[in-house]
Amino acid sequence: MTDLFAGCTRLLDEAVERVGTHPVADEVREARTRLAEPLRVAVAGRVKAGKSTLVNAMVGELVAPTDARECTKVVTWYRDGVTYRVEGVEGGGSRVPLRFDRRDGALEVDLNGRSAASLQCIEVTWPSALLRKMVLVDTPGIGSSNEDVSARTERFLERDHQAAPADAVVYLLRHVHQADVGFLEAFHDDALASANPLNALGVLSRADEIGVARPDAMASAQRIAARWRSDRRLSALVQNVVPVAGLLAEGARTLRQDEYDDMAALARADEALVDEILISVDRFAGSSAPVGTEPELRRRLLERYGLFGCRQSVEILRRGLAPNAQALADELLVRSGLPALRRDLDDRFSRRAGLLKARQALFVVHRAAAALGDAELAGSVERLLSQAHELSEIRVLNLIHQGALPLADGDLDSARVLLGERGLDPAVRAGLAGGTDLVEVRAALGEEHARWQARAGHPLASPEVASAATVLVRTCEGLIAALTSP
Ligand SMILES: Nc1nc2c(ncn2[C@@H]2O[C@H](COP(=O)(O)OP(=O)(O)OP(=O)(O)O)[C@@H](O)[C@H]2O)c(=O)[nH]1
Ligand SMILES: [Mg+2]
Repeated sequence: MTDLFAGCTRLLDEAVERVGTHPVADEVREARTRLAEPLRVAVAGRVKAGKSTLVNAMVGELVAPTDARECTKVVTWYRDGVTYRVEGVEGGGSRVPLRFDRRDGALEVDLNGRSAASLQCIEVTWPSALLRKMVLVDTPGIGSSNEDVSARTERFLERDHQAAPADAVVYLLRHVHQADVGFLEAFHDDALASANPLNALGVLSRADEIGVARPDAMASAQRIAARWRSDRRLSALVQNVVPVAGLLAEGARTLRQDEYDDMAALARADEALVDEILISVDRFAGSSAPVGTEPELRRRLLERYGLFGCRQSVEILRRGLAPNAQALADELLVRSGLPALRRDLDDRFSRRAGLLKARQALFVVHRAAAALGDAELAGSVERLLSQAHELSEIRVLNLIHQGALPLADGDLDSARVLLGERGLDPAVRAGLAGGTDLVEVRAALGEEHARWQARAGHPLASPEVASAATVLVRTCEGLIAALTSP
């Protein structure tokens, strides 16, 4: 819990008292409630980028529909809860329970004749360990041929007249597209947080399709992601880009014994014959060669794992790396890239949840104070904004991303790392590998401290540089103090 978060919670309590029955009261009360809830992470991207598949992979169950039915056009919230429940929120805000069923493990929601357009959103309550940590929001594709669907997602993510419903966004990209960049820029365009990658993470999605499902597809995807990470346009918008083969991850997390048996039968069959049909989707799905599984079953495997997943499974099984279904699932999961994304989400979002949530709440109080004409409340927001060191750090990061700090490249790199761009582990922020010995970390932070003190005190430093350097000095002091305290 950060100072900012505690200060913000107190401020929200005060704001709730002060708004009384003013029309902004509901918004302020909601913002207060939200501070106590898990971080809200939206999964966004263009049509068919693999958003719903990734949601399923993260939750570890087939909760999000991935076909073209009406449900995929509605913003859908996934929250943890003690029981399974699905509700539709209608235009006016009223809630209606929706019937649902599970077919082959997949959640099917019955809109009971309602159109997607008549619903603001769907709320799914699902007991899940991941959802206890974060609320996930699956959004309809941006840039869909259906303007309404696109607009619904853009309305959801962009701040319009309210606080953004999501605290952070995982943005799926298949190819860098001008529309992606434009969208991300709009998402960041607000007074409290202008263009910073603090709350957005990029995923190079459907990574297995790069290099047409060849065994080295993920390595190629890694290289492309690395290029994107260093692309100035993108790195100003997202913190990191991680390649993920979502379909493989989804399959791995929901792998069934019968699927393991089918893959194992393929791995035992004549190697030359199986390799021959694994060349293409058409051959794999259609061949009548004796390969231990019927075409019907192979088509099902293709749907669930893609050609890449089938090839990987056969290879893993042939090498004897998966004596049972769980072992195969574990091996496939690692190869999907999902564990790396989960680590990134924990490191960049979960650990910063207090800060990310506080920013949203301050935004609401800031607006409420203006609506009420309450100068005292506005003053409290300003004070918190100016005193909270975490927010000063974000301001420095923004300046760096805007190219507004005239510093040498080495200094800029060190500042970005210190400010947590590579992760929030103190060792990583000191420019070292995670898990480095504390004595070494402290020494490295001491050097950074000296570097920024020198910049802050340099007689020729511009006011922006001096002020940024002062923030970084404080950052080093905070990190060193945290290492020293028990
Ligand atoms: N090969 C492969 N296919 C994928 C992957 N992720 C998703 N797909 C397929 O791509 C199609 C679209 O996936 P969804 O998860 O529904 O994509 P979405 O972004 O939610 O789509 P909309 O909500 O309609 O915009 C489905 O047929 C998925 O099976 C992946 O990682 N690899
Ligand atoms: Mg979808």
